[in-house]
Amino acid sequence: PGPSSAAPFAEQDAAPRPLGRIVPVPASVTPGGAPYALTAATRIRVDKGSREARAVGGYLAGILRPSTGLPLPVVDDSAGRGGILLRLRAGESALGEEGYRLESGPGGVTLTAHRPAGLFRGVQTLRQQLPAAVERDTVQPGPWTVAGGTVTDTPRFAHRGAMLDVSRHFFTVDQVKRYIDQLALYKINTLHLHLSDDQGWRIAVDSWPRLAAHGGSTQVGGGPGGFYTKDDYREIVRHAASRYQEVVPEIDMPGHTNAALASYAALNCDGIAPPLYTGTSVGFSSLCVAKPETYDFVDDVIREIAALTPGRYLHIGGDEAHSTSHADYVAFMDRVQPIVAKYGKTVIGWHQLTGATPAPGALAQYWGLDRSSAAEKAQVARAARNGTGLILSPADRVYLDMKYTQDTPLGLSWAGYVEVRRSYDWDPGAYLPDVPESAVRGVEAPLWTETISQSAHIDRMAFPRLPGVAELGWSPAATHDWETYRVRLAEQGPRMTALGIDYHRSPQVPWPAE
Ligand code: NGO
Repeated sequence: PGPSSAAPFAEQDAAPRPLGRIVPVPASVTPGGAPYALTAATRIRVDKGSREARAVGGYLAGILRPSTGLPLPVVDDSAGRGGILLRLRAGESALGEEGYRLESGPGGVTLTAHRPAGLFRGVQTLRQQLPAAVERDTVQPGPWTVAGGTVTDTPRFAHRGAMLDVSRHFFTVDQVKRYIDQLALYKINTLHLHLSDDQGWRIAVDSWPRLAAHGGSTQVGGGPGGFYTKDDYREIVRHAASRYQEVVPEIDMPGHTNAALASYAALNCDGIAPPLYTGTSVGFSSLCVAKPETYDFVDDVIREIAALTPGRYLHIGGDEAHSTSHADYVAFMDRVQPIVAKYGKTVIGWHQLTGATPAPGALAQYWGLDRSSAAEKAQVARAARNGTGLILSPADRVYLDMKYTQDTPLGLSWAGYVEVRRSYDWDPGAYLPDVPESAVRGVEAPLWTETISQSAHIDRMAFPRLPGVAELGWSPAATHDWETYRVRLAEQGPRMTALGIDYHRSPQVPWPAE
């Protein structure tokens, strides 16, 4: 039915969303031709024999079936015609690891990728081209149309991350999986888990069992805390992998270690275990750099966590070691980075690592501010020019725990207030002086949880800033424009609502009435 027929749905739902009016905005969009309409006959066709394509097809069907009420069988039939085709093509190497092409017309929709991750990213585009109601879990009126034309899309940066601090407040496996699913919609490919800090140790380590049993037994404010068993953690890694997200585990050291120091007296220079800590100060704890036991501990922990990690990276923190002398900090990092390499992983550290000697291949995660000193930025830039890759997480831009305004009930404000425009309106490729864009691996939005203890809090602080950070990471610099972005973001409002995300209604964004 055309927009003029008396259909029982809102006018805005009758015309398909213009091709490419999504977040992150695609690299190349060529609209044209009639739309495709899903019907009771639509099949999701995948390459015969491709386990990954079939899994992505199953994921797509799982999103579309509840709201459309259509059967949408997933079938091994890439030779047939019509419907939605997901295909992998060895010859399409220009699409890289995550790129895809979406071709839509009255006869069907074809998604082509070089690698399975590209099919998965393309499915997020297809999903966003459909009306927001497609995200609901009960049957909704259609029509379910996808605008005609071609999208060809590859990411600007390889690393597009989100960090969740599960130490200050513990979050269950199901809460983490919910966040993973939300991140997937915006093509995030990395989940960084901050697994240890002064207030809690959140991952079981068999060789040092008190870390989790005692060190995980509380949290900020004194609640019961919690920790992941190894099976719990494997479940998170498996779920993330199914959304083509790599998990980066972080064990923060030598500072931010009170939970470990409280669990084992032997880790303390004076041999006395401090009490567990449930406040929110930083910078008061340190592993004992001079003690041999410290490196037995680090070796065991890194070995066990590396064994749980299919991903390439292990994050060793290194921020705010205010209770460790500079010489000790450098000596500690010189001993610990080779342990990470010994277990087959590559180091990531907060950017203070650039004040020591970053190992070859290491990445530094910048969490300074626009107003950080020139000397601090120059230290990071020097490391970048010497080959240390950078992940950009400027705190006054992308820290999701910063309040939006002084009226935001949750969050902190030490880095300043971060409204939606501020989190989007900067260029990662040109952010740090004397750092070439080629040194920038990407962007990451950390969510620290001193004040955050529920999924509803995660939703409120991450959305809608996270989609903007995701767009900075994915979309070409040439597409960057606040005025057009805010209109596309506004259209995500009903979609977030349909997903049950109670996002921050920033007055900077022209949200439609819902
Ligand atoms: C800092 C600090 C964290 C806090 C966070 C709060 C880094 C890298 N270290 O960021 O311990 O939780 O600020 O915003």
